[in-house]
This record gives sequence, structure tokens and C-alpha cells, in this order.
Amino acid sequence: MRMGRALLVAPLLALALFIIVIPLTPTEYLIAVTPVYAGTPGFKVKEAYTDKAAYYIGESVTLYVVLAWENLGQNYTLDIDLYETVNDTKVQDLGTLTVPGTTYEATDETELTFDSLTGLTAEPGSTEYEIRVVDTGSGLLVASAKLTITVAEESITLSVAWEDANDDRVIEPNEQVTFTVFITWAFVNASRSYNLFVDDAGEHLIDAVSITAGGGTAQRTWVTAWPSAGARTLRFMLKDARGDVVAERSLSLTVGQAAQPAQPSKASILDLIKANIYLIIIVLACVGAAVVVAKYR
Ligand SMILES: [Ca+2]
Repeated sequence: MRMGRALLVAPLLALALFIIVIPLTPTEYLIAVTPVYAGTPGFKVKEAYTDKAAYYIGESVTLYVVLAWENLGQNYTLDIDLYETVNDTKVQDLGTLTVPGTTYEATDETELTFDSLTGLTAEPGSTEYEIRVVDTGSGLLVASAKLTITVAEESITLSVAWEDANDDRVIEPNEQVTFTVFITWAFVNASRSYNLFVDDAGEHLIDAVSITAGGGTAQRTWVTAWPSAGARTLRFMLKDARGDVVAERSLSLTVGQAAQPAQPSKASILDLIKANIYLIIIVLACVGAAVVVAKYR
């Protein structure tokens, strides 16, 4: 009988609990037992980003952090740091921020700017960082957000366009040709002076070129004419003060009507064999056939 009563009572208790507790979702339950105005205090890094998509080596970085908070019941002093995530090391102390927890500003957000940050762009590549916000009162991490800083390698390129005097795209002997050299650079970390040369069967200085920090473009012109028809190969070079080539562009042209390059005057027998290999194979095959025919006739 006692067993039977227990079997009867247990489902009734379960049903009672179900009726009382289950219809209350956690939120409703919280509201039912706590004052409506006091939610859980919280912080959040809504955004963390840099002022540029990529930096040159050694460039200083500006960082923007949007920090939001809600339901604060007291003032908080936050310590904000920047960590490098791979080695989990603190690379920048971004200072502290006191957030007022009065009712008026209990829920709010602010954008923080950290400019002229150095030491973050020493090497080319992308590095992941994390903004970490710590409540100095409790020592707890209350918000964080990741961001990536990209450092680009220096790039300097040359491109060349030319125009013949009568603009028919055929360079005649003794016709003046104007070459325009476009110099384009990006992620250069300091201003520099270079010299632009052209090698046309001998090097000629065209002009000096000043490259400014960051990115930019410049153009220089070089005017020439060739007295005779034939193939020309030009090599435009940007050189530093030591004479090292930092950028170059080669260009092949044919002066005059003779569009085919002349046969090299000092070609070796091997070069001639390579150039005429199919003709040689046919000749050898014919000779072999002639020998066979002569022998068995
Ligand atoms: Ca022409």
C-alpha cells in the first residue's frame, strides 16, 4: 500500500512542479524575482579596427576601439591592452578608462582612438592581435576583440609607353621616338632619391626620380632615334645611389620595315643546328633513303 501511495504522489508532485516552474522561462523568472532596472552589468568591444588596410614597414598605426557597456551600477576602471595572439604577449598598454556607472550613463558606448602606435609594423605579413579589457577592480577580463594588422612589402614598378613622331606605330630609321616611363610605388617607408637609366647598347642617365614615403607615381620621358633598321632591346632601370637596380623594365622593338630580327652574326654551329633541326632531320632522312636505294638497286 505504501508503495502504491508513493507511485500516486510522485507523478502529482512532478505535475505540480511542471505547472509552477516550466512556464517561467529563465528571463521571466529573473524579472519575477529581481528589480526590473538592474540587469547584468556587461562590457563589449563592438569594433576594433586600424586606420589602414596595410602599412609600410615602420609605419605607426592608429587603432579605433568601440567599447560598449550596459546595466552598470557603479563606476568601473578598465585596463585596455593589446596582445599578440600567437605568443599571447602584451605588446601595447593602451591605458585605463573610467566608465561612469551612474544611472544616466549605465548603458552607453564610446569610440576610443589610440594613435601613433609604434612597434607593430616591423616585418611584412599579417599578424593577429587582441584588444583585452580588464576590470581593474576584479582583475577579470570583461571584453575582448581580435583584429589583424597587415604590413606590406615595398613595391616599385616601371612601365613604358612609346610614341613615334608620325604616330603610325612603325619606327622608321631616324624617326624620333618618345618613351614615357611611369614609375609607381607603394609601401615605401622613407623618401629616397633614385636615378632612371636606359640601356640601349650603352647606359644613359634619363633623370633623377624622388620617391616619397608611402605611395606615389612619377613619369619621365626619353627621346631618341635610330639611324638604321633592326631589332633593339631597351632596358629601363631605376637605380639607387650605390648603383643597385631597384626596378626595371625591358622592351623589344624593331626599327624599319624589316620586322624579323637579323640572324646573329656570331651564331655557333650548335645554335644553327638547333635553329634548323627540322630541316636537318629531313635532309638526313633523304640522304639515308638515297643510300638505301643506291645499295639495293
Ligand atoms: Ca612612324
